[in-house]
Amino acid sequence: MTLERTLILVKPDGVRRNLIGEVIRRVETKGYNVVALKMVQADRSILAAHYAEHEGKPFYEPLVEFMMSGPVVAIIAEGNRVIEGFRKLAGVTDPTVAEPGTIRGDLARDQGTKVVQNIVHGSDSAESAAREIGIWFATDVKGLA
Ligand code: IDP
Ligand code: MG
Repeated sequence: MTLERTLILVKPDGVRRNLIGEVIRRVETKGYNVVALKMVQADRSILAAHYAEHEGKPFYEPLVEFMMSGPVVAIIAEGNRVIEGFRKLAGVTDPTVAEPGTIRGDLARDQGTKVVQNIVHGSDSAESAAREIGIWFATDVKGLA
């Protein structure tokens, strides 16, 4: 079976709006297991690593500033096909068109900002998940990545 782990972030907009529990509720009621969780004030270096693929894009600097604007909650969730499954729970990047029923579709909207504020991050592949878990949980208990 494809037992997987994925890296979820509740972004600063989600934390500010008291939606940490709502995000975790959706992950847990879907049936995935939360296997690690912590609140982090991200700095530029961790975000540069996390968002390396977006360096040079017009929204990169606003994205980094937004992600440093308050704490994030980093979560490792586990389950069969959890990487794909959480991306479906999250909905597409743009909250205006994210399907109702998804986290982004239900809980976020266009705020008119340079960066799209959309409550959550979820790893997009097994390679990304392993890389991102290593970034956010590097200093924690061995075996989590
Ligand atoms: P994802 O979070 O759905 O995987 P990515 O393309 O990896 O989307 O982009 C990372 C984050 O950067 C998005 O979640 C969103 O916050 C922001 N973002 C992505 N594309 C744009 C854009 O075209 N304009 C503004 N912000 C964007
Ligand atoms: Mg992405």
